[in-house]
Amino acid sequence: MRILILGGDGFCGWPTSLHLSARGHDVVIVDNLARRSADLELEAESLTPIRPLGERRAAWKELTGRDVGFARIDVAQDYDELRDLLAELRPEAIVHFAEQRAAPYSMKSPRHKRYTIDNNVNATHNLLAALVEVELDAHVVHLGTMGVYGYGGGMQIPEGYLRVQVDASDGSQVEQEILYPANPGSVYHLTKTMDQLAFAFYNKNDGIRVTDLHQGIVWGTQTHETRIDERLINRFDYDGDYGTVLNRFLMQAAIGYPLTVHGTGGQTRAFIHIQDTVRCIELAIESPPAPDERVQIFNQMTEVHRVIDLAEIVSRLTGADIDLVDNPRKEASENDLVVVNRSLLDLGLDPITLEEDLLREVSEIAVRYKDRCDLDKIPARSQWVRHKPEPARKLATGADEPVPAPA
Ligand code: NAD
Ligand code: USQ
Repeated sequence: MRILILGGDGFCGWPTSLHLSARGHDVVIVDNLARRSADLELEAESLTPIRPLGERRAAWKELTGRDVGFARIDVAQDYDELRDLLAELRPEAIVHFAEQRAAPYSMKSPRHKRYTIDNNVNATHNLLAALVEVELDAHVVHLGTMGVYGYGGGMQIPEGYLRVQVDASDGSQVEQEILYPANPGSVYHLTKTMDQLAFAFYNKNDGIRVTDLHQGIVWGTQTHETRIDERLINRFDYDGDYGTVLNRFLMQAAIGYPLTVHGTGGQTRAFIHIQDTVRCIELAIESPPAPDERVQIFNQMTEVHRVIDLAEIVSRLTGADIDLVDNPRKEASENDLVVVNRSLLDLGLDPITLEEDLLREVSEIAVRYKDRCDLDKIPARSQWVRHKPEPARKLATGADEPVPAPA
């Protein structure tokens, strides 16, 4: 299959490109290298020594004989180039990762908020408008987020649609399935809820076939393909803006930095290993929606954990201390989270669990590259609101006295 990977130089995009290339698909990456520019802006590099994209592609060609194409296009700005590429390649599937994906980055300043909205909303809309213009019936596989639903609220979170009963004008009850009510927790998450509406509209109006993968927090670094040679290594973000919670804890444990649990650590989130991410995308590509089918939504996650429990698991495995720090975000200090994830399991996903792979991740990545860590980049400094952050406190029943903030 001819597959275009928008955002194929990123953390999820690069291993996905290699995974699909290894399976015999013809892969072309589109990327504007914005993520590498953000590294320069933030003066924070991937813990792993990622190579320039040209070197990555040359190494893959040398090792496997397979080409991965590349077009440097800003999907949000360079509409004509994107449209012309679609018209020329006529891909059968398009995987869309090309968005600014960090919630803390999206909340840093008005400039970062506006950039995230401009970039993400335009990228998605440009893709949809261009597909219509060139009359291309490609299957769009988009990486959305579990954060579109908010987290929990006592209900089981369904795969995208909620069955509701509403009063009809004649007093009877009408049953309908609607998009699950959007409840974003950051400007970044807000853009993903806007993407959902764009997909629903273009699907209804133009019959664009879309699978929206509502993904949880991705952990881990390597996949079978990125492990083959160090030149193919995947990125690993640990800084306060782009680092996600479990990977941050693993790196912090490796360098003896107390694990930075925000607030109580009672926040419950969904997780998935990077190897399962690439497998899910392959499964989604193989199961496109039928023509005229509504947007297909899968919850792409395999496990649910509280932040404090993750810290305790990592602490048990490594001896790391845990530090309850003031929470820079505005989010519920505790939540439940029950998620339906049947679709991808039914398609054949066999999940990697935290228990199986956590130690390998610590030794293979965090310990191996710990000397590349810049300690100054670890604290999360992006604040959701201007007033004082929620103070850290212990979660244990009857022991929720405030804990002094670390000096
Ligand atoms: P990333 O920042 O590592 O990769 C995104 C890639 O897209 C980068 O290479 C970047 O340069 C490129 N890009 C951004 N804007 C672009 C534009 N306008 N034109 C062309 N290229 C552009 O992020 P990631 O972690 O790989 O995430 C990929 C997707 O998956 C995102 O949409 C994100 O929202 C989603 N997602 C990620 C996670 C996670 O934990 N990493 C979890 C759930 C969902
Ligand atoms: N957290 C800590 N300590 C840290 C970092 C984070 O306690 O050092 C907490 C946060 O306060 C939050 C939780 O951990 O409660 C998750 O934070 P995160 O940075 O790991 O994840 P998040 O900001 O939600 O974003 C990540 C990806 C995003 C994706 C999302 C999936 O960056 O692209 O959409 O996970 S989800 O969380 O399911 O919406």
